[in-house]
Amino acid sequence: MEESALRHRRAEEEDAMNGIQVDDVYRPRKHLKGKILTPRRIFLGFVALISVALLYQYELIRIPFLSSTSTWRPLPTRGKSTSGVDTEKRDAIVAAFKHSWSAYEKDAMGADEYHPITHRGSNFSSRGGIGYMVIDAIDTMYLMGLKDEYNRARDWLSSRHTFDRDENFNTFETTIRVLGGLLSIFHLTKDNLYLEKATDLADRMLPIFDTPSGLPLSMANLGLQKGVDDPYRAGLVSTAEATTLQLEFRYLSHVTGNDIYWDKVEKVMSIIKKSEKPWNLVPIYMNANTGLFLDSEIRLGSRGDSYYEYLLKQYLQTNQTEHVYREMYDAAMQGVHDKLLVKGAKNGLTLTAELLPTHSRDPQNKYTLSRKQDHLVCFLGGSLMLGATTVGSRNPNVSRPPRESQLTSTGKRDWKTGYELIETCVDTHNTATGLSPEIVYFYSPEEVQRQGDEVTADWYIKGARRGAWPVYDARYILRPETVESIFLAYRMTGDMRYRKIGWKIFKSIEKYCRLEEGGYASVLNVDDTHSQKDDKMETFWLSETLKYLYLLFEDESVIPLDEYVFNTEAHPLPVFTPNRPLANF
Ligand code: DMJ
Repeated sequence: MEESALRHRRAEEEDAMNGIQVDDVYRPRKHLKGKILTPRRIFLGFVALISVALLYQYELIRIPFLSSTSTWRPLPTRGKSTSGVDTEKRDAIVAAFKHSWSAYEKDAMGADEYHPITHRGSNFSSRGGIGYMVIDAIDTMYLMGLKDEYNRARDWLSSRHTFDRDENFNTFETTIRVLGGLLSIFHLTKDNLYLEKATDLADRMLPIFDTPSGLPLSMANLGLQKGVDDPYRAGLVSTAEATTLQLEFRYLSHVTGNDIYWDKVEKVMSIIKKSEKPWNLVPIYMNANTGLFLDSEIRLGSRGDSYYEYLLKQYLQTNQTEHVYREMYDAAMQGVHDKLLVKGAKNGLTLTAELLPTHSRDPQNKYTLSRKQDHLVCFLGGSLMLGATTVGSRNPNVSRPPRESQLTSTGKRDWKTGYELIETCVDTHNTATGLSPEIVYFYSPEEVQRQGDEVTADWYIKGARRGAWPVYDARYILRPETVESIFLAYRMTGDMRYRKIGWKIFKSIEKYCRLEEGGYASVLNVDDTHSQKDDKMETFWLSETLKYLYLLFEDESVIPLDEYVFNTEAHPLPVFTPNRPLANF
């Protein structure tokens, strides 16, 4: 028998064994020949259609005539892409740190605060300080490789420092500057001195959480180890202050194995989650007894800012495992986009406005919009871009800068908004000194119409008058928020332009804030090149502003963004996977 006939016979035999008649196999095909719509084909078509719709919905494919390109404008690459260290500029930042630190060390070593014009230190307590300046600065000097300065700071901490002060210290500031500083340097050095001090401090602070609601009191008496109410606002807690303790207390639990610190701060987050929040945004005051929000401003400036920052960072800190924070962050950023983002009436800059409560009972008319933006809000641009490449990314490996296909639709939205907000903050440096003011107001469309050509910019410093004593809003107090965002944007884009902007800001600080005899001081009026200075060098100048500037010019391998979260005072803490049940509230 021919081979093909043999094969055919074998097939027939196999079919017969399986109970299939040759005719059974072929008849239906003959029967349906020429018919296009079979039930099977309809079903397969339906499945294909659903699959395409889902792929489109989740933006895994693009359909040219349906996809809108107008929502995604990749970052305009104005500067050349670059990476690696810029040694000359990095070392200039180190020199600025040394100029600041040596003056403080000579005049006021160990004092909480430093007044560089009068060459003196001061403490938050008449009974002595708790090392705010030394602890806030120590991880920066360690990262900068300033060995001698670091060794002297460590010696001071091991021999002269104590938290046993019968005095009230601000809960939030003590946590972000002192507890955060100690935990960061502990992580970097693995030196137990710092962990012992961090644990001692946190144990002294724990009674702040003994309130009917579990929200922390705003002060802690470290010597007496008790929580203390704010004497000026009894029972009031500011929202950002209660919700910006979490990175620090959680990391302390992680390294000590003692859950108590974590439990206390997680409870705070569960209270916030349960409370009613207008558009998932938070009013800036809460009641420590009831755990409820009070009728108060909604803003991303003072008393609101780091609540939003820590939503994202809590999610990142625990290796993107605690989805409750991701959901809260997503919802809050939707609220920011829906209610707070506004365009400048003259030049179209994007700003983050504030909502002021009225007496109206109607939730929709409860707030009026104020076109005010604190310098503090300038953290938001970088934070949104960081959120876009993590919460808003489709997979863990996002390129530098991200490609459109790597981001979700909210990721693209946040990336674009983040970019625009940084542009706005950079624009507020268009002052006589090149320094940005503490607070700016943006013209409303009506004001622009009324004042016509007199208005040339989107924003102004309220109440500022030539020749008059400068208003509070006009000062620059060595704040870090714009350079913080610039550092983050540079790390995520590699765009050289961010290094240029950072350098320009640094040059302005050098020109107008640097004191020849040592240290740096705040400037009272950013619009006056002969402005008076204020006799204060804030601790965040050393912990934040100079650290972010240093890292902007340092190699990207130093404190990589996927391995660290910066606490709100720029103390890097490591990302870790928690060895306890995930947040579930
Ligand atoms: C810092 O102490 C922290 O960044 C805090 O979150 C608010 N801002 C100051 C510096 O401006």
